[in-house]
Amino acid sequence: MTFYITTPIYYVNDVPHLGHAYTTICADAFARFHRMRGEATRMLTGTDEHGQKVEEAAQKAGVSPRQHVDEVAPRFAHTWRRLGIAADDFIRTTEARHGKVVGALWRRIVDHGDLYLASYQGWYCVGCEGFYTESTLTKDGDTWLCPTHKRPVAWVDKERTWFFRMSKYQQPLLDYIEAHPEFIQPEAYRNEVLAFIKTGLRDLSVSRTSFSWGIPIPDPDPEGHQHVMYVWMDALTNYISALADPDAADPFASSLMTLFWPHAVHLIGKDILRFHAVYWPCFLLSAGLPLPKTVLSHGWWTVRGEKISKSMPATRIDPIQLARALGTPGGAGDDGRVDGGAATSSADSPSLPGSGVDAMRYYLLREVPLGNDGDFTFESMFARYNADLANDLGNLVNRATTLLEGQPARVRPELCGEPRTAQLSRVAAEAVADTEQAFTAFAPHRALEAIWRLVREGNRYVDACEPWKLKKAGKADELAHVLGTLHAALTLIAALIYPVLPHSSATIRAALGADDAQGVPAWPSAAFSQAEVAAHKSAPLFPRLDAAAQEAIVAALVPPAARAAAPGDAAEAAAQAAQAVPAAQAPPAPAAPARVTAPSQPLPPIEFADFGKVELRVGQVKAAVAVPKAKKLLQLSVDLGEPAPRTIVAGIAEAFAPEALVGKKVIVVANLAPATIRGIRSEGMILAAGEDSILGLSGVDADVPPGTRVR
Ligand code: ME8
Repeated sequence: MTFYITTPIYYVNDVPHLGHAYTTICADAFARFHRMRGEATRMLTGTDEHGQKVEEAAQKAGVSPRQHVDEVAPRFAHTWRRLGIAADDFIRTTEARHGKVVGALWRRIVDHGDLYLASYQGWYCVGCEGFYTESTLTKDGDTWLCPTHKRPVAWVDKERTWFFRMSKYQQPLLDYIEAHPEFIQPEAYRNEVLAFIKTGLRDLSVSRTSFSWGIPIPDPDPEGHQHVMYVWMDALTNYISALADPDAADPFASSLMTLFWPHAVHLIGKDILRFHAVYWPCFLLSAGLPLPKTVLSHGWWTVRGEKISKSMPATRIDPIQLARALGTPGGAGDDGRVDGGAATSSADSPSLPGSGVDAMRYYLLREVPLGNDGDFTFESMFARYNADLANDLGNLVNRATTLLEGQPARVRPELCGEPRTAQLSRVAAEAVADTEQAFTAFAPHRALEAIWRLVREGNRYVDACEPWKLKKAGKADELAHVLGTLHAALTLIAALIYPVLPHSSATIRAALGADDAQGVPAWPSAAFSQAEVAAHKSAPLFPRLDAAAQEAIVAALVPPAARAAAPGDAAEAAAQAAQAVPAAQAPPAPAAPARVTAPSQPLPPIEFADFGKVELRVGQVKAAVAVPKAKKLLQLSVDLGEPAPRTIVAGIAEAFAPEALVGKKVIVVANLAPATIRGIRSEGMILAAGEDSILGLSGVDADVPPGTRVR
């Protein structure tokens, strides 16, 4: 068998966040699973560096696009290296190898007669780099909004572009999808794509002349204009340009292409399904190339229901910081390095605690079935950590390796029929089969469930056999058998967890005396090994996170200004997570400290009449935009029940994304004398909580109409 898995190539308008990490970690886990089975395996990731979105990001940063991409692309490679992602290749679309293959693909499509010159007119979302018809947009007043980015789309007015005859491939693509149930997974996304295609495929504009940051179309058009390629046609080609031979007469006949392309699995987020499951196969059909085996779509990670993204600063979580915060110094005793691919796992990677990386990987892959959306909360992450990692796995490893140290251990076949051993080996056999099935079916959460059934059974085995009593009673043979069985079960577990918890797998295998603990373990057979074994006590794996540790993690990740809008308040999250574990296992939890900010000096008392001079009213935010060149300011349009909304400039930009405020009811000082701020006349003030930085906005706890007086 052969396996080729790809991640989307990430736009370099952004630095990596937890959403990007999720995709890359899933892909890495699948690649590790297939490597374990001895299959020819390849994992590809990289960066998408052309297009309007990246050009605009460079303009904003005040540098050339080239400078911008050269600065941001390495941050992705660096993040994946630090997280121990074992990719075999990292492709950048500004590389020459890619440009050449894109040119070759274009020529094939030209030769097939599938391109013609015409004028494009319509809506375009720079966020998606995608074209939209009005039926697929949402509307706010007179403004059309992108359904993914919730931002206004731009009108492209009669641009001369090359059109790709996508309509021609509507029926062939439908036929292909019907005949290949494995092509789009999970099933719900397949149905979504089928429904979309059945509404009718239109020809697609695949070049642009209104900007230049892209791959030039090989020749000027017959009217003499030079075009750059539509960024999605450029970007999607990365999946084959990383396999092709760019300098060969037929780049697509390379040995890597022949070996891996028919087995390609494109793992993507649901936001880019249309591009992968419709556009890309149509391009390939036109170019006479085989289609990838599977387009595998996952859902979105959200924070309080908002998609984690660049445009929502309060939702951003840096995966490196999260892994570092979750890792326990000296805990797993590793350096964040394990074997795997070549492009992103390198010996020079600066160390991150491997246990922290693994804890993050576990949470992301266990918490949400692939394909579904998931809401990131500190509560659920700490609950998973303490229950599954500390209580179940960490506890088993700790107990078993403590018992095993220096003791003879050997499975005795004559004792294997004994009920407790028989039960453990039955659960072990099921775990191996179920885990294999689940990883093959791209269901890592089910694989982890299956493995944890064995982990829990292992703990029950220790409880039931009470090896310490056997030792005391001098029952050496029985003790050796129980310890041998435990060693065998733990060896299986260490192998099974490797795709998701590679660092912990290495730590456990080292404690169990494996010869090559840092290497890729072979996929295990279900039978318990009967060899005589020597093990040593493992460094503690996944020590419990008590309320104080939890709060420290939250504090490390969430800047105070963002806490009001971030994934759970620090103290609240820590307190809730501490309560989320059964009382018997809970540490002697100190009451979670209440969150405090340094109090400012109290002011002298005022008369009621003074207070009465302040006119406070309920306002509803109708629109919000950033004030150019002012980091802290937002310009709001606020309805106070008056004939026209007021303009208010508020210093809250560091705490709130503008779109998060639209619709919010706030308290406004309505009779504050107007002031001109950055050239904008501000007609009031919004009440907010916080000293140096804003922690939250004032509001009302009932649905009162705008303009209502607050006293
Ligand atoms: O779309 N939850 O790049 P991109 C889960 N360059 N996954 C998320 C996520 C979230 N909140 N946010 C991002 C592009 N992702 C194109 C791709 S491929 C030929 C070109 C992940 O930087 C998810 O995999 O916007 C999503 O598809 C990808 O990042 C989008 O990354």
